[in-house]
Amino acid sequence: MHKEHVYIGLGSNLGDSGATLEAATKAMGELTDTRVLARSSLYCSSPMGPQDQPDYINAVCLLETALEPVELLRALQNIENRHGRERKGERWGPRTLDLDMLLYGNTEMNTAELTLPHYGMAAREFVMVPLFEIAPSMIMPDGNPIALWVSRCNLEGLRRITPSNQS
Ligand code: A4P
Ligand code: MG
Repeated sequence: MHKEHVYIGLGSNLGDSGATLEAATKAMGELTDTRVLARSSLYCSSPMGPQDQPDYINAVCLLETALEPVELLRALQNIENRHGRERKGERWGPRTLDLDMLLYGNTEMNTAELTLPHYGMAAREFVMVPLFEIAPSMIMPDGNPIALWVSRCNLEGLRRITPSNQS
């Protein structure tokens, strides 16, 4: 069976975000023909977009899956919904759980439903730093090492949550 490596960005800023990201990781590992190979630490950051919302907790995990990209997207949306995700139409508004597909192997696609690689990842320190933690020698889609992408991010305000702070 053909399997791909897929990186997922996890985010939450409503409810018990740490527990939600743990539960979401477990749920991804229970999808058909899918397992979780790695997950980064949790990171806290101030919100990108509207500032009148709580800080975010973010992480990145690496899946190995036989699901096709759109099948996996729908499965991720199902997990978001089960964790109380409400879509109010506000761009970059608060959410209990956001699961973004960052990279699906080397697949490039751009449909109404799914854009790969994820359009916003390069500029987002809360994506690039946890991705770097679990894939420090990755070569990015433009041919540059991930370390170069990270060096271009503004790391101010991003804090790794050390395990002793996790409840
Ligand atoms: N979609 C297209 N490509 C993808 C992809 N690669 N992965 C489509 C996932 N979804 C993809 O997503 C909207 C639609 O994008 C989906 O229906 C899917 O078909 P959504 O999750 O419903 O909406 P959204 O997340 O509100 O929109 P958007 O623009 O994707 O928001 P982001 O980019 O996820 O940003 N600040 C901090 N510090 N940390 C955060 O994690 N997150 C956001 C949300 C704002 N500010 C943040 C953070
Ligand atoms: Mg999203």
